[in-house]
Amino acid sequence: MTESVLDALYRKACEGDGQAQFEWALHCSDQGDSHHAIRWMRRAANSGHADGRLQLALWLLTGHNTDPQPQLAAAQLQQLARHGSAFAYGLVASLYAAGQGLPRSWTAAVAWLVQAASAGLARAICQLGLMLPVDHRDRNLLLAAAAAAGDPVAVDFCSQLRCRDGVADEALANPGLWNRVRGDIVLPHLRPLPEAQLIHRDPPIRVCPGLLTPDHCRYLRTAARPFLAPADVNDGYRGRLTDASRSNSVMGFHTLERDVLVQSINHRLAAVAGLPDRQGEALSVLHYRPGQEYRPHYDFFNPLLPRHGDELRRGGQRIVTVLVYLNDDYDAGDTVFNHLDVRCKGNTGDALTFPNVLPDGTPDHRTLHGGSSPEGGDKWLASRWFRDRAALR
Ligand code: PD2
Ligand code: ZN
Repeated sequence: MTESVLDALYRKACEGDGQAQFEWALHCSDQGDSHHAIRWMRRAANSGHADGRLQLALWLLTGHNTDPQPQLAAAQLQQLARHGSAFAYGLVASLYAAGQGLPRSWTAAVAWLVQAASAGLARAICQLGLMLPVDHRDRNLLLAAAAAAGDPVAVDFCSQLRCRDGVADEALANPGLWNRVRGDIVLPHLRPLPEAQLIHRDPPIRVCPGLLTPDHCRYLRTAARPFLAPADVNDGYRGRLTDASRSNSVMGFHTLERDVLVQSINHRLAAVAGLPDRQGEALSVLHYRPGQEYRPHYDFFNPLLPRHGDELRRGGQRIVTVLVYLNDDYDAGDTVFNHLDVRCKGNTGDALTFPNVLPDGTPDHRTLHGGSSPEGGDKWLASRWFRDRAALR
């Protein structure tokens, strides 16, 4: 923006124009001026500017330009939802599922998700479709409706579906549909856990076959794809940086991406790790093209390295790793334990779990492991590291 445009914007903001206050707050945020960004966003919200109220709630939730205040954010999102924001309905659903700013309640999470879906939020419709059994009469209808409403994940699923134009819209207007959906969905973490197989005794490395369904694997792949970025490592000295030792890309499901379906998947991963969900870091989706790899490394923080020591004090030790294979249509690409005679290439949905520390909590150097490069296709994996105390996410 030129100086005269900025001057005019600032003048209008000072005169009490909500749109100008909103734009000025975004400008301050872009300039890295958090102090004025949050002040002006509050003023825009107080002027009744709808986008300003939503943006303020998102900043309070994520701690952008301010300290995180999840309770306040949740209360504001609930108000926005009651004023008709389908997006806010969806976020409140996620906050109930995560127990963030609101007490954890799956019943409330599902109720708010259904409200979001019936108000037309495409991603909410898609999530509900994928929580129905694969042979359920409404599943494809919901996916087709979500695709028609523009959800890219649903569009991916619908590349194999057929649905007459208009049928989905008609169905969504039928309140009976939402009652059926509420009664018939099965949250992934409520499905029985498959029995894990011990593939190495000490340290104990386990495979849990079919932990996630092929649909849930596809959901994670497709939801992550647009947000993939080069993966980084904490080298212990300089902190987080990109490095040839980890050439794949990654997407983390943080507060705004952690929807009800992802949060339920998080719980399933916590169950297989035998640890509470609150000890899990954000779920990551890893993507490897042929030639990309994650060279041998440890998942624990080494207390002898300065930057790892910082991380240990901040958030505790990484004691357990859970990996889930999100596809299997590639060659090679095994997860390899270099000091043990163990390599694993799971089928779609299989989980691999292992501790990174000895029973006394100190690093287990036998767990050196790496992700080798796939051939003939891309490799997708979900990974979640669990700490020895509540994780910062
Ligand atoms: O992609 C893998 O196979 C792999 C291997 C080792 C992933 C990780 N570690 C990890 O995410 O820690
Ligand atoms: Zn690892």
